[in-house]
Amino acid sequence: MSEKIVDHDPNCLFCKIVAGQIPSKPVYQDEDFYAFHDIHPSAPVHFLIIPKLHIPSMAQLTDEHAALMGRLMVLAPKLARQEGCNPYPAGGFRLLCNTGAEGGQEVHHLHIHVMGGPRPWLRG
Ligand code: DGP
Repeated sequence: MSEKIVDHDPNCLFCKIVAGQIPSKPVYQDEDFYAFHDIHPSAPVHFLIIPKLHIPSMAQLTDEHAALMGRLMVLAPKLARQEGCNPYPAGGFRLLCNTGAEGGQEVHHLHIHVMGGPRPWLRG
């Protein structure tokens, strides 16, 4: 069964952040994406990239989202560098996409965590 994707969910925390109804510290913005610092950073660099389109999680992606998600993946390393993650291979960064309750997702608007910076923040 496919779930309907709405452009904007007025009850969604990240849709409210995109709309400027809840303050955030921006990293980057364009027509389709917003990136902002995580409120509870787990690393010296920790920000989130979200599509402005309200997609609840990776589990709702369809073929129609392939180009959007491809652009998100290309954007992530650019922003990681911009935010001070050292270049590969000496430095680097981690991408994380929690999906669904059992995947540890707390905010149900698709988002990619970008984490990096000098260790020892990294476990596992
Ligand atoms: P996840 O478990 O993948 O759904 O992580 C959601 C992340 O969102 C978590 O690391 C904390 C962050 N977060 C939650 N509420 C806010 C908020 O109001 N502002 C910001 N900037 N980040 C938030």
